[in-house]
Amino acid sequence: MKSAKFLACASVLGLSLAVGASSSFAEDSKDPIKIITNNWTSQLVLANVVGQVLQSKGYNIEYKSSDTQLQYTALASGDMDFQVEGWEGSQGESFAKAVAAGALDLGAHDAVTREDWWYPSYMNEMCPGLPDWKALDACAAKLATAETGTKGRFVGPPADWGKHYSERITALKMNFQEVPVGQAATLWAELQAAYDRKEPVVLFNWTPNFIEAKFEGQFVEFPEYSAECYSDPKWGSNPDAIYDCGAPAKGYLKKIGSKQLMEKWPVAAEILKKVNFTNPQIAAAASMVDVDGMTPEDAATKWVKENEATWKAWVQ
Ligand code: TMO
Repeated sequence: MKSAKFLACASVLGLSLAVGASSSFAEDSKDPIKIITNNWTSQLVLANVVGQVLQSKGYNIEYKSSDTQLQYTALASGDMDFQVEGWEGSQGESFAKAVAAGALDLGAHDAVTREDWWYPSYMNEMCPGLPDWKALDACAAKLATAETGTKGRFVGPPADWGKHYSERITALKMNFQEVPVGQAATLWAELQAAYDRKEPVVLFNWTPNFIEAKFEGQFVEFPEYSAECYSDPKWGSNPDAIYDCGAPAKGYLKKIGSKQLMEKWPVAAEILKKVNFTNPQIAAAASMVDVDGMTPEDAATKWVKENEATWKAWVQ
């Protein structure tokens, strides 16, 4: 019905159909849709993919850089409109709070995700019993640095990617200390330096990511995540502490929208619900920037050009 109306209108005005194909949908607002960008590469590429696809349909887009936790407050209040990569491990708690406050859960990607402590496979010989966390703890002395004294060093994520790793160390009474980095590039520099010399290192990593194509390694296996572990001290090996467990090993990756998304841009909201990326697509997106050295914008343009069938299915 929509297209019939448009055709009638277009013929009256003598417009060409090509104009119709690139104009946005009449019932949607002309205000810019504010798409959030964060500080890791797959997110930057995929945020730009979604932005470029919507722009090709005539929408106005603004990119807004945000802290990974504070973005959820902005989504709930309507200051920002869309996040393409909501990871359960680092953001599950903030995500749930935002949805309770009125932000929109726009559904999960096919991708299954994990974010946790990770080490290169050559350490399996140095620390027998890995990937079990107790074997890692027994191996703490091998991971000690000037900065951590007798404790093993865990190279932790920037502060906004979840903040429970130090609490986990305390809750599990581990002989470790978290040393957080300021940005992702430092994680990879630490990994590369250790890898080249086959020295032990344990750092924050996630999947899907470009790392799996470039380095051989594994996640440390902590006590299996459960929601109660994060809320009930009695759960787990430490009866007085929460966070005595790992992050979800099969976490979701969800899209989230602002309160006003559905009212202001009803057609765009339907498109965003259909946006769906797989593990290999996300790893490849990161790789275009981290391995091939492209800018996220150029990587997104390339992706849109090469994956027409995928995004055309979203906008139909
Ligand atoms: C939020 N991240 C995927 C970087 O762990």
